[in-house]
Formats: sequence, structure tokens, C-alpha cells
Amino acid sequence: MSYETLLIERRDRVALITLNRPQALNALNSTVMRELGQLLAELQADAAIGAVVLTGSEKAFAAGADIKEMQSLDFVDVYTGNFISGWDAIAGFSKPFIAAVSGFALGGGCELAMMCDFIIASKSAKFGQPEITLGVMPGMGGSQRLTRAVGKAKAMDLCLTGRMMDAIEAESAGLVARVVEPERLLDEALEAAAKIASYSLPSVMMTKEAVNRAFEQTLTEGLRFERRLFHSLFATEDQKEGMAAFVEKRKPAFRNR
Ligand code: CO8
Repeated sequence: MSYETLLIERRDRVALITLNRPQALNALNSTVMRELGQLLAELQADAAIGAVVLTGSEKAFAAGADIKEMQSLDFVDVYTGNFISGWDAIAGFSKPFIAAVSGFALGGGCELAMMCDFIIASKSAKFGQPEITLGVMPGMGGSQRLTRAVGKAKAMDLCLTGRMMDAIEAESAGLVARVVEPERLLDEALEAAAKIASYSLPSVMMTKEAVNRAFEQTLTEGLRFERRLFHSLFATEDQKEGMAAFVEKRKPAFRNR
């Protein structure tokens, strides 16, 4: 299937999705939202895919929601249409999902990167929530996910001033997992994704689920949830295979069962 706003490439067990609206710095319009939702649903159901990398162009991961599409909407339009709620499906993708960010990741672009499991950034990356400069505010998780990632002081600074932070500041603040030279960005993300995709998919998905739970509940409940998932992995063939391979000093052959 081909898409108007996305490019898709499959490399063994990894899918690479490239946002492809270069004329608008990959601004996120309703077509991107619909197509990304469809594509992720397809990849979710595809047993051959173990991890996904999402990237943009060298100049922009995504410069935010499409301002030209939004500008004429009024309150009743956005409220009754539950504007942007379709992005929840993207945040709910349950296979490993890495953002490879170069250039601008602003507003909805920063929020989309934060929906991924972790962000690998090029040294050229710039993150920000500039909605305040447009008379609005973050609407797709910026006030919530950014605050959890970088803490109140920096989240307030970014959301209230609308300033951008570079990749080094984003890494030291905890928003970004790794910063690499621009020419290494895609290889670094694809190698990380390939490594993750080589592990047992049930254990990978449960790990993602458990880490995400840390943002939703108390430590006691989170620890209980983690322990139950850990117990359940002993029902998989891959647990037997992974541990036998260690003892027999060989590489495991996971079957994702
Ligand atoms: N929406 C629509 N078009 C855009 C956007 C955008 N967010 N960003 C850039 N473009 C377009 C420009 O209009 C321009 O088009 P044209 O050539 O037709 O005039 C083209 O992309 C190139 O942009 P610039 O000429 O401005 O490029 P510069 O290198 O001079 O500047 C910037 C780059 C600094 C990134 C600048 O384009 C900019 O400030 N963009 C807007 C950033 C912004 O405010 N983002 C937040 C948007 S609001 C938002 O995201 C709400 C989130 C909640 C909902 C989430 C739903 C997805």
C-alpha cells in the first residue's frame, strides 16, 4: 500500500517510516494522522515486524500540527470533532517504536516524538513547544509527557516561552536517549531497532508495557504489575530457549512464542 504523506521501507524485522511532507517541514495534518494510524495498525498485525523507526527529513522531524489546516477551525469544530484524538491510536502502538529526530521537532512534532518509546537525536535536532506563540497551548501531550520527561522547571520554561532546546540540552534534560552525529542518525536508530527486534517479541512488548506503567500508577502497583508480567514470561518457549542458550553458551533462536 502506498501513502501520500509517508514512506515505508522494511529492513528484515524493522520497519522504517519517513514523514514525507517536505514542502511543509512535515507539518502534521489530518492525512498524516490517518495514514500513520493505518500503517501502524498494519505493522502491529504483521508478525514479521519486531520494531519500528519513525523519522523525518534532515531539516525537520515535524514542525508541528499543520497551522494552515487548523487556523480556520473554531471551538465547536474542535470540541465536537474531538480534534487530534486520532493521535491516541499512535501513542497506543505496542511494538517498540523509536523516533530518529533531525532538525525541528516542534509542537505536535515534539509530542509525536514523545509518543515513541525513546528518541535518538541528531546533533542538529531542536525540540520545543511553541504553541504559546500561536495563542494556543500543547494539545497532544506536551504539557504532560514533556513534564514527565524533563521535570516541571524545564517543561514550564519551554511551554511558556516557546523557546527551542538543542539536542545536547534535550539529552541532559532526559528527553532524548542518545545524541549522534547527523550522518549516524538513521544507522544508530535502525541498529537499535534491529537489536530489539532480535529479542523475543513477548518479552519486548511486556517490557515496554511495564515501563509505560511507571507513568500511570504508584510504585507498589507498578512493582506488582511488573512482577506479574515477569511471571507470565515463564509461560513462553522463548524463556526456555533464552536461558538454555545462556547455559549452553550459544546464541538463542527466539521464535516469538
Ligand atoms: N504548519 C503548516 N506549515 C508549516 C508549519 C506548520 N506547523 N511549519 C512550517 N510550515 C511551512 C511554512 O509555512 C513554509 O511554507 P511556505 O513555503 O508555503 O511558506 C514551509 O513550511 C517552510 O517553513 P519556513 O519558511 O517557515 O522555514 P524556516 O526554516 O524559515 O522556519 C520553523 C522553520 C522555525 C520551523 C518555522 O517554519 C516555524 O516556526 N514553524 C511553525 C512551528 C510551530 O509553531 N509549531 C507548532 C504548531 S501548533 C501545534 O503543533 C499544536 C500541537 C497540538 C496538536 C497536535 C496535532 C498533530
